[in-house]
Amino acid sequence: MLRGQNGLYLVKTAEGVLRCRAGSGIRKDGYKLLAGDRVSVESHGDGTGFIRELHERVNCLVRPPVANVDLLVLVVAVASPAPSPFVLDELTVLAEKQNIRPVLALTKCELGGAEELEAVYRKTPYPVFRISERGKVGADALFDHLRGKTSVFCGASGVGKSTLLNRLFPGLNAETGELSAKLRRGKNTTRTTSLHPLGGGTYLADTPGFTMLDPERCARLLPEELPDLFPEFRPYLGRCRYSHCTHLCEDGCRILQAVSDGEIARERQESYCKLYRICKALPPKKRFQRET
Ligand SMILES: Nc1nc2c(ncn2[C@@H]2O[C@H](COP(=O)(O)OP(=O)(O)O)[C@@H](O)[C@H]2O)c(=O)[nH]1
Ligand SMILES: [Mg+2]
Ligand SMILES: [Zn+2]
Repeated sequence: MLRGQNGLYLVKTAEGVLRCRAGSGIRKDGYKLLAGDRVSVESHGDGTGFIRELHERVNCLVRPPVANVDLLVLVVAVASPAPSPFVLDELTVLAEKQNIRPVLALTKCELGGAEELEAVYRKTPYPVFRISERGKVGADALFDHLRGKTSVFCGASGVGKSTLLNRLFPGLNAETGELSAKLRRGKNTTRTTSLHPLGGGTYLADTPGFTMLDPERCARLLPEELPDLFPEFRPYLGRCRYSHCTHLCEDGCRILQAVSDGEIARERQESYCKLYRICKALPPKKRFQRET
């Protein structure tokens, strides 16, 4: 499903994009149909159809509302605006939690300073792409990485998301207009999240304002589940002196040892500590209420 609005859904099928209605009961995990949902459609043969079934979701994001996402492209400028490493790590953790692979796109690299950020993330499994001069350099490699995947882009205002997307997908604005027209809505009405089919099984979630994720973010996570959401910690987990090691400051902590040895980036471990304290500070009851 590419886009839905007011009970009308655009579904990409072998016979083209169909305008569909759906049964009133169709929802999964408490959510109604989301862009990115896989559905079974009964075609009426005239460009319209009926959604009979909604398939299991691999994952789903609430903000932006989109399902079955493969990659979260974190767009970060090396300068202007200055990067916020903690927010970045918070986003990688949220992506990990949903089984979405984070990808870093460092923009404005011609301004200098990319090495520092790259050095941190080279010690993670996350691919890092250096983009300079408004995408003139580096965008092709990123494009190759996105091929055949469904991606969500996010990043602070001013980092160069629009510039990068225009460079990567020059037809995107036309595509946006086409989907809007199919739902008989002007470009300027309330926007909903669309999934843009860009050929070859590549999809891009176009999210209104790119206001990635909700303000509570990681506060919903249990502190105990955090270590596993830092993939570079995983080889060391279970090898600390104390079985209930929090990896914050304990003697004999294998994670802290790996930081000293330069195997895990200190900055990432610091983000871990900060997140741990945030998650710990929220009483379980509150956490439950926030989830509902
Ligand atoms: N120096 C430099 N400026 C860039 C680059 N990419 C984008 N910009 C500029 O950064 C500003 C914000 O870009 P924009 O794409 O609107 O950012 P968005 O808010 O993330 O969508 C604009 O003035 C762009 O021209 C880059 O690679 N290098
Ligand atoms: Mg923009
Ligand atoms: Zn430990």
